[in-house]
Amino acid sequence: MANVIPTSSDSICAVATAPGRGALAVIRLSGPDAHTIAEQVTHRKLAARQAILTGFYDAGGERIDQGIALYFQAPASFSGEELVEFHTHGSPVVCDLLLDTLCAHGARLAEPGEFSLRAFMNRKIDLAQAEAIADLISSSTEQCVRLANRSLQGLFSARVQDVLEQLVAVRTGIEAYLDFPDEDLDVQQAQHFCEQLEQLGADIATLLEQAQAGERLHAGATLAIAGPPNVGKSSLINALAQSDIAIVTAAPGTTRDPVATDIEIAGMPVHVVDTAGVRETEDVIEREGIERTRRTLAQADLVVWMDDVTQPGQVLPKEVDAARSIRVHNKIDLTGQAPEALEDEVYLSVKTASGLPALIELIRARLLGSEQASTPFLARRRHRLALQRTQEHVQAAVQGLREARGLELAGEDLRLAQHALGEITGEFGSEDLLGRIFSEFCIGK
Ligand SMILES: Nc1nc2c(ncn2[C@@H]2O[C@H](COP(=O)(O)OP(=O)(O)OP(=O)(O)O)[C@@H](O)[C@H]2O)c(=O)[nH]1
Ligand SMILES: [Mg+2]
Repeated sequence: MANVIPTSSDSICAVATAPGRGALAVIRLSGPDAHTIAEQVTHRKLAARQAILTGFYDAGGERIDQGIALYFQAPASFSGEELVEFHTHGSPVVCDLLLDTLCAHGARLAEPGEFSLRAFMNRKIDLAQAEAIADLISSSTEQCVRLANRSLQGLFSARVQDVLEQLVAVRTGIEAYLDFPDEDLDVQQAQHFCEQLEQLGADIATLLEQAQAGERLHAGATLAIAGPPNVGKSSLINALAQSDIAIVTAAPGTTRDPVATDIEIAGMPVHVVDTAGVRETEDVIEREGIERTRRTLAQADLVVWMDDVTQPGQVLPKEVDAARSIRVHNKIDLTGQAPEALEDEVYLSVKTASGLPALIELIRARLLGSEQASTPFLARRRHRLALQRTQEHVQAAVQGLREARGLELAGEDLRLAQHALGEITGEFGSEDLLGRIFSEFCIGK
């Protein structure tokens, strides 16, 4: 465990509810003096886990508000410390007065994420779970909420732990040989280590695929709709958004500025951008619009390149990366063709909506991966990078063993792999990393 920050000696307080007026607000106080301070503020004896209706009094003894005080005795609290919640009326002024009073009794205002940081330091949650709390709060879709909950319950951490145990088992086997340098590693034993590591590599690959999809769901994706003028790009964004956000006309060159909207596809937040049709033009405004299209194309996670089936022979321009694009052939209602979905292209009609579900499914599959990798948890870029590094070190160990480069090297590769994996749950990590992660949290969390 990263014991970079000493166990807290001070008590911290913050408003845990959203700023502004409301029916109620919750103020949290955590730290060694929380119970004592709370009894001074309430003028009452507080028993653990008993909600009491009480007055809250300032340092001069004057009543600020009446509400509920709830004491959680350490270590059975969110932070693992003595912790008291004050449920007040939802007035920002009451909250400020109560915070002033808590500070007058020796507490200090909490930094963003400091309650969660303390929970992490006291091993109530690991780092991936702490991140899941922030992700749960910032979730923009129902699916994200569900998946953040799974990470928070420790599902992702448990998978990481499984892989870690396998890794440690092989490492221990190799270290045992290293402790007895006289014992030569026979071919059979080396083969056995390789097989164990290959199995481990396969498990990491699965976890990585799931983490990638989890990351996509968390961070969302940008989808650009592009193509020649008048093919139906703006009609498509309107259909996806189920709202008339872009102007549609029969005149080519209608869209100039990119038009964007946020939609949800299979629980994933997708930022869709409709762009100006790409063609050679002397029109200065349209040219600028096309330049913006090019910039949007460069930044998009996926491009829907659209053309019109009544004008065959269209090719994907070279600035569009085929690996990052889906080709859509629109207006099949004009030719009487049936909708069709191929691996990377769809024949459809935005006008009649036939073939549209197939396109949405293809977008989902391209952004989230195959059905098998259906996402069991929410993840972050940091997790993916750590898993990738783990994978690289394990592969290096296998290769070293195959090429008989010596057990020491394989042992070292596996030590690095374990370190990379441990960063996910926070078993290894720097003060910097913790600072970065927890500073993104809300105040009071
Ligand atoms: N028949 C038919 N017409 C369509 C279909 N989709 C769009 N259109 C028509 O095609 C014309 C152009 O549609 P837009 O959505 O404005 O096309 P665009 O690609 O955004 O055009 P620009 O912004 O000018 O590049 C409009 O008259 C639409 O009604 C379709 O599936 N079938
Ligand atoms: Mg348009």
